[in-house]
Amino acid sequence: MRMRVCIASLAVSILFAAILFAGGKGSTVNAQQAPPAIEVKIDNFSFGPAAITVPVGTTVTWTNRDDIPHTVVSDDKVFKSKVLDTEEQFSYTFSRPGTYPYFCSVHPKMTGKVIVQ
Ligand SMILES: [Cu+2]
Repeated sequence: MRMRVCIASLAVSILFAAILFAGGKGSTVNAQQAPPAIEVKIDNFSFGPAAITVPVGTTVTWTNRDDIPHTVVSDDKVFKSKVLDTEEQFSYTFSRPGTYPYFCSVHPKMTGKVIVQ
């Protein structure tokens, strides 16, 4: 009977330790940085900035600030947006390093580049 009480109090101690540990872990998560994100504006038939260099894991969001529809299409078909009307957005998360040239399929002279390191 005495042994059981001892085990029970030990279990309670472990439970408290676990709660404290979980609490500490929670505050560490809060301190972590949000995943990197960057915005490219589409305006006046151009991507701005036209070339960007970002770390792996970055989400790039293109926003059409033009009053003309545009698309964002990777040369290598890695990503492809639908036709974006004014103020519409397209996002892609780059999980692998490399150079990703892209263009607007409506106006192929519009080009840009994302370099992922
Ligand atoms: Cu276009």
